Amino acid sequence: MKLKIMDILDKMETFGGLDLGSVRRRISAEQSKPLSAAIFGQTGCGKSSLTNAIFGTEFDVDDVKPCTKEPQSHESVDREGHLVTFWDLPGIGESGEADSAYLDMYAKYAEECDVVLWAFQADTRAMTLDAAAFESIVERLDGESRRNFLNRLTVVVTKADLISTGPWIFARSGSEAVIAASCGVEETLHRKSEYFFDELLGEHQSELEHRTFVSSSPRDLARLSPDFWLDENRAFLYHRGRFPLDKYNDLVSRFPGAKDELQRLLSQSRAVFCSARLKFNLNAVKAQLAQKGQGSAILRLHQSVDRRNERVAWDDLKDIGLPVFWDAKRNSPIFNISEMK
Ligand SMILES: Nc1nc2c(ncn2[C@@H]2O[C@H](COP(=O)(O)OP(=O)(O)OP(=O)(O)O)[C@@H](O)[C@H]2O)c(=O)[nH]1
Ligand SMILES: [Mg+2]
Repeated sequence: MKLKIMDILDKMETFGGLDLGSVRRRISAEQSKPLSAAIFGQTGCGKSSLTNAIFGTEFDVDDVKPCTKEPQSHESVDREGHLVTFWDLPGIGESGEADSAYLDMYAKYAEECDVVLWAFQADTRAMTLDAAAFESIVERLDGESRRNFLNRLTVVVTKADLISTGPWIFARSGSEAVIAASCGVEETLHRKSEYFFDELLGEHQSELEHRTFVSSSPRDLARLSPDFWLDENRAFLYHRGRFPLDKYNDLVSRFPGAKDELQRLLSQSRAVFCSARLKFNLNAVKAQLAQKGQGSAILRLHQSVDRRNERVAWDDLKDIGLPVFWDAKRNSPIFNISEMK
């Protein structure tokens, strides 16, 4: 069972005889601060749905027409009752070119928000408008602000359920189900994750500086290539620049002891795929947002990573438009999930 941080503090106080009142107060204050998220992406790519699935908020979702015409902030409370401000940033994809005033605004939000996310729908290929908007935002930022934006940006591939290069697997357990992608689907999603990240960030990947916590012996970590380094307490491992898969494979074969850290750094250098509809891979999105976020986002998102978030009630599954296999000769269904008890 995963322990919440307050449970750990309880145990330390009970068994270790420590007084951790001030630590407890600081953590509570941090956890209850409003959290702000800026989310970019073309209209209808699932930004509001994803925010709702991750934070438990209730932003408007529309099946037909664009919901968000102007950059606007929405406020909602998350599952724990804490405020979440979400900047829905339309414009990309609606007019040929987002105008300069919008872009100034986007750059400002991108710089200030705790969490910055760029979403692509899984079955999209056209990214010219996104890439142009991204470039214009980066151009408007310099120094620390620019580094902050690039390193905090999480790229997400939404609506993964639209990929059908193999079957989706619905594993039922009592009144709930967990959805998994088959190997064919997962491979396509991994390729798309690399593609979207590469295309969006382009040359700016050389400016990236990601970090991860050290969870294994730092001995191997200290011997990786020069674009990796440890901080002086050996608590974090850093990496600068692009991180392609062949480099990862080469390093893991030479330094197997560094695999966990390398894997976490690799995942930060590509997009993360998910489906709000099937509650698929939402914890991976949260983990990446927490790794790259700032302020209260880090603690709040880490705390909310839980396998239970990815379970769907079996009765809900019946309502999400799964196919019915129909036998035309017999004029009756071969398989219809909504008829299953
Ligand atoms: N298949 C599938 N559809 C989804 C998913 N997430 C959202 N949708 C659908 O996509 C449509 C648009 O979703 P929104 O969340 O409103 O998208 P948005 O990006 O916020 O749209 P705007 O606010 O108009 O820019 C709705 O019909 C959603 O039901 C998903 O994970 N899978
Ligand atoms: Mg929306």
